[in-house]
Amino acid sequence: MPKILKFPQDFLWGVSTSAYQIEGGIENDWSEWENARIKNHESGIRENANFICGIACDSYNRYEEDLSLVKDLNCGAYRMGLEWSRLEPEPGNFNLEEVLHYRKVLQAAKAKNLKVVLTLWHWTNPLWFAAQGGWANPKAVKHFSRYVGLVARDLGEYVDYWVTINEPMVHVANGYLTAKFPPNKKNVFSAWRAGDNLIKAHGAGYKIIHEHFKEAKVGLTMLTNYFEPAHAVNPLEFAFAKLANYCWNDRFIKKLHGQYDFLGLDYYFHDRVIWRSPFKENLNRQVTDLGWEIYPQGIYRVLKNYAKFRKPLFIMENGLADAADKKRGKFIADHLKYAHQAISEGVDVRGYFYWSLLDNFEWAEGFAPKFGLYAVDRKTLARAPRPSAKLYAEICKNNQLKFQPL
Ligand code: IFM
Repeated sequence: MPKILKFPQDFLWGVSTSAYQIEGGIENDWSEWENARIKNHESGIRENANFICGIACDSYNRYEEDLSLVKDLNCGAYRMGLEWSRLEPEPGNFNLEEVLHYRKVLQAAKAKNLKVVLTLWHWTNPLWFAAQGGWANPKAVKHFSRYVGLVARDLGEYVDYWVTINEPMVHVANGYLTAKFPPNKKNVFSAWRAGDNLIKAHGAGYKIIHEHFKEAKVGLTMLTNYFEPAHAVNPLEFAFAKLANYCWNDRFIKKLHGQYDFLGLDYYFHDRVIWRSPFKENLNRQVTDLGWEIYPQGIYRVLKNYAKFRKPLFIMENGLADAADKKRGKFIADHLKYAHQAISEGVDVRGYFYWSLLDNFEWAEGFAPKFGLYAVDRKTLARAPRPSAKLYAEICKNNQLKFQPL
């Protein structure tokens, strides 16, 4: 007998994207870095086309088609982003044509009866902002606030849920500690300043949006990680896991002092913490094309952890790179089973968004990883549903997960 797990009424089913990864034709700190990587013959970066975002998926022009794909998945919501560098190419000078462009996109989403989750900042910065020191610059919060003010005034009427900032800890860690992402620094002090400014920027954005729309739902997304002591009896591993959970998952949220109406969790990772270097030893029984461990139980853990913040939770991203689409259907179903378990234990989870609608530009990894429910042909940019798109569409349509218990 198949088992059926019903999700709460009004549960929001959706897909997530970000502006830079799909729109194409953007010049910002990331595009500048991509060019520098090629120019400097960075090792492993051989095939230029794979590591230059360039036209991406051309969603800037193909947004109507993309929105139709969201509808084909029976999703009620779409998480999309704005590209700050388009809207404010020079400090304080807004590009009205781009404002109008985004109005058209948002109106098209509304015409399709989609709830809009709008991300304001998803790791990319205008060149002038980066040149002034990016998020480590003391003026960063002032600059970001000006941009949020414009968006709230000119585009805010179409937004159902606001994500001020996407995965701030990833930007701080990869941008300022490991130098994997722009601005490619290894400087603890800059990392500290950037983190602090991102906290303040969220707070400022939260206030500005609420000044325009009293009832606005404003939150942010965190890349949540389940840190598990490898041996529950080892006090050192237990302490390390607790510390990692505090630093990576909780600290940022605690610093916001309740200034959020919901929290978005992006879940991809689990770390089995060990007491000795390299402090992590995952079993990796199942992995994605990127070698990331598949660990669906972790989504239950991160949801239970964030329940303590006593605000509605959304799974704003969950997905995998799986070009052959052999694992995606089971991946989604398994994660949903564990999310359902959290819900049945009283955790206030309001929605699930698969990452991502399309194969897109996976940052430093380029176009090779295929996260999409829809494959994108890199030559023609034609979109084609993978078999898992059909499975996800069934789940969204019926607001339930049907599966065969083992
Ligand atoms: O592609 C990214 C996205 O931009 C942010 N969250 C994680 C995804 C997969 O790495």
